[in-house]
Amino acid sequence: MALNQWTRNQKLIRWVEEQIALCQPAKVHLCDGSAEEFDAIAALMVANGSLIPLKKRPHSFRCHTHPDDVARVEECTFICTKNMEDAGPTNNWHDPQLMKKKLQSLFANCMRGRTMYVIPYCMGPIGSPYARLGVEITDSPYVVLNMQIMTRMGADALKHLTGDFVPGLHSVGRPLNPGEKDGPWPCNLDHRVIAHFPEESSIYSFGSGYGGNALLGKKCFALRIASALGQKEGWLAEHMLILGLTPPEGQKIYIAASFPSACGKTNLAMLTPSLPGWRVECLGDDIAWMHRGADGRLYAINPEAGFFGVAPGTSMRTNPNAMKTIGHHTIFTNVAATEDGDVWWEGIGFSPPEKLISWRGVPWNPSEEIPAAHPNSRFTVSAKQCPIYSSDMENPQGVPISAILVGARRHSVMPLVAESFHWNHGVFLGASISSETTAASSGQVGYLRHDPFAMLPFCGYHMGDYFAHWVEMGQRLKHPPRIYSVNWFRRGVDGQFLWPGFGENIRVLKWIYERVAGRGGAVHSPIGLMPSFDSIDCGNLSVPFEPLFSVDRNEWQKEVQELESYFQLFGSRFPDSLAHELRQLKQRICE
Ligand code: OXD
Ligand code: MN
Repeated sequence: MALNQWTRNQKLIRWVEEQIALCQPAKVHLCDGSAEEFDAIAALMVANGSLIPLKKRPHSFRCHTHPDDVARVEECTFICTKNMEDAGPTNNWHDPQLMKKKLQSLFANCMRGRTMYVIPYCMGPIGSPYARLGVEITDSPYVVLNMQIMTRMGADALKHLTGDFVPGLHSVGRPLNPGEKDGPWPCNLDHRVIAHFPEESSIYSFGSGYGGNALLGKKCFALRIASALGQKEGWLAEHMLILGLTPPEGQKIYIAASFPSACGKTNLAMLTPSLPGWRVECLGDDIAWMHRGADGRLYAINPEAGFFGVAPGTSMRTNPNAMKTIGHHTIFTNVAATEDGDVWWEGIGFSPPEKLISWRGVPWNPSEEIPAAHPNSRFTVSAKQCPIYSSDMENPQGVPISAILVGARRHSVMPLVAESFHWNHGVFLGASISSETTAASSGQVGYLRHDPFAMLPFCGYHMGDYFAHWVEMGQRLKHPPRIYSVNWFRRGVDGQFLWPGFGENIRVLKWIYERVAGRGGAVHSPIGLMPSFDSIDCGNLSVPFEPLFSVDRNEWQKEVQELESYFQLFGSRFPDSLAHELRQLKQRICE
């Protein structure tokens, strides 16, 4: 189909024509998002060996990436603002003009011999006043399939694409010479660049095929570009799950929760409560866009339509709803495979069969002690397949948020849960988050780094301005949600986790529910309000209350010192109100 039959949007036509001229693809495929299109692209990939159908799961596939292209690459991710200051000290900055020059040369002829796919998509329910449109151009068929699951992609989105949109250009960066056969997983590791231009809301990603770098609707648009748009326009784009919580008797509330990558957002979003009568519904596991509603409450939509979840550790014990979600119509990336056509990963809840293909596509040898599945291996699946999917996810107005959780992975210091004294103190809790790193990003795993609101890799502007924006949002809300810090990962002196987590996390949600309802008991501590011994329903769980909630003054003095030096990074853009919260904390700790 010709471009001008596909759309009348002149800006879109011009932009696509320019990218064709630049990238010189052999073919152009204008995506319609249909099931037939999915099947045809999947069939092409199966034929060239890059996708392998799974006999045991209907309409599901597995694939492997290049062994060095398995996670987000923060060192290759750039925020390009005219003024270096505006990207802030936590982002890699690049001069936009120089970056554009570099990109022009990287993308020139980069799709030679390949098909260019043009993907119109919508982040958020189509027609919602809060949804935004984007178009991704890519030469990766894997990206097309994943975008079809992760976003509202294709003809419906195109119908709404009459005006502005966020353009995103992606290439694996490996042109094919005439007669040259494609490699098993094309990428261009030495020239990876993921560049964001928040001042013109555009994205360029070169050289990587990994989801977080290549599915441009997700981290690039829905977090980095959207957070910058939100700052300008008065809303928030956050690295947060959204869930609905209904008690045995009583009204449903909605909760948003941020945790760094691979720290249990999907598990919490799909929680199976251990307490009878409680119900959790899932509205999203990774991203929330939050606006002030006309009633002065904070409303959230999930801009995504699917889950790009971490596979290892997912089992019938830890997340039965995820296991049921991925029984069919799922793409698995970098998991291990069984001989009989199924998948396997560490922590799946049963031993590996005798013969296994590792995520590298070769027979796995357990004695080598290398994981069979990559620690950041993923499943891509539609949210609608989740047994506790909530149709509230399609509500164009979003859902009112009663509580926000800011979580971290900390083996010590941070208690299981603490409620902020007020909004600004809650923002301070979010700004103070540090967490142990995981395999979701390339680099060392398990070291503690500051990760405010789990947004360190995703904030598209100066983090100091981001804190100020949160403070201002609170001022504009008549009924701001309560804010809680949570930590499921504290360990005892024996190195064991103190809290069982997963389905038992409902006990913490129950306390939060009761606090929001104005009933739950709490005691004052220097760092926030904590459950009193009898106000958190531990039933017959044998958990040690004291070590879960203790606030060690020595540890906290060090924490305060660390925060004092970290917050200096943000200079004059660090809000006075948060500096005040830090001074107050210091006083309370030293009292
Ligand atoms: C993700 C991530 O993929 O945070 O969601 O890395
Ligand atoms: Mn994430």
